[in-house]
Amino acid sequence: MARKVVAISGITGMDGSHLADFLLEQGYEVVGLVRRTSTINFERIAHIQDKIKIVQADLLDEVSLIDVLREFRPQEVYNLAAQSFVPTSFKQPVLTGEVTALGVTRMLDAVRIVDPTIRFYQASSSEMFGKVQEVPQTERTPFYPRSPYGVAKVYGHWLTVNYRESYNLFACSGILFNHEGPRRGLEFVTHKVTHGAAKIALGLAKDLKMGNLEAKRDWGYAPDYVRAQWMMLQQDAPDDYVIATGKEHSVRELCKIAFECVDLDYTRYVIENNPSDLRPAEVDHLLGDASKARKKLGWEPTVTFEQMIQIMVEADLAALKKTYNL
Ligand code: NAP
Ligand code: F7E
Repeated sequence: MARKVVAISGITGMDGSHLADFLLEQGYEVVGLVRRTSTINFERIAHIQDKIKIVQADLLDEVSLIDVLREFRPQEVYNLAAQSFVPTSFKQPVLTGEVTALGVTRMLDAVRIVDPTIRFYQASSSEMFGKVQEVPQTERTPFYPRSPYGVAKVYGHWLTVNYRESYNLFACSGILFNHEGPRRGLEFVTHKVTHGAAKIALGLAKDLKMGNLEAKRDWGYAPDYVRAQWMMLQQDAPDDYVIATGKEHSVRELCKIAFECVDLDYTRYVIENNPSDLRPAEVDHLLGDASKARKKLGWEPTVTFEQMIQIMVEADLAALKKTYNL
């Protein structure tokens, strides 16, 4: 039987690379959409580069998306590409809207035009809950986004629902809470802290400037979360699912645990409320209820917050030692 073909936008990102790993293991032929850049940034997919097909396409350019779907005829499309960093969305709100909101329209239209039987996954976010209207948050909790990024994701979510209802597409929106791992971008708080702690432990830095340490998140492990994305597209009917651990931690706890991994006391190194790391509007706390995913998909997280931080600190120590020949 012919291998199933899957197209992933955002394959150079954290989730895209983990999803590609997972789908290769499942026997899929993986087509990765990358935007043109003057220097290539394939670090996260270097280990699988000879096993996947990489093609140029940009979420800002609908024809490029249509062309890729026409050429490779995937059965599943995962739309993971986005301008995904919340602070950048305040500095570049229009770009964020173009990519993170309208990009979803371009991708959904490409699916609708080329082959409406394609199963479609949209990377929605807990940032849509923003100023939370209930605790914990479920698929039925009203949205109250607190950043241009969150607003753009609300648009993408409702467009996915709308195309499912209007054109009968198999379109799913995964409302994923924060998820992390060693491949996380260095500007996101977990990786900033584990990398900072590792640098201080190795004598490569003296302190770590941070923003609001009181913010709380429901943090999970990225490889667990991409498995949930795939599970959503294997069901009999399309639907939306919250994916979360159901446990909340503060950025302060994150600092404490990460610095303890290298036998240091974070209070001696972490500088809090650094003005440039504070946001115009903050999401104070997020806590997800993934009961629906547990029940209908049979999904469970496998790695605890503490284990994940340990994995990230160890990966950072190893990478820094290699870079600096230590
Ligand atoms: P990420 O590491 O920031 O990756 C984003 C990807 O999007 C990169 O591959 C990037 O390409 C690509 N991209 C950006 N603009 C593009 C454009 N105009 N055309 C084509 N590709 C473009 O994000 P992530 O953490 O893996 O997250 C994956 C998705 O899930 C995103 O949509 C994010 O908003 C969403 N999400 C993430 C989380 C989380 O906690 N990680 C939670 C909920 C939802 P370059 O490499 O060229 O920059
Ligand atoms: O911040 C606080 C910050 O940037 C988490 C994206 O993947 O998850 C991510 O969005 C919290 C915030 O992630 C620093 O104020 C304190 O309250 O790691 P983050 P995020 O904004 O939650 C969601 C689900 C997505 O969808 C997004 O794409 O940590 N914080 N001090 C800090 N954050 C950063 N980045 N840097 C600090 O120094």
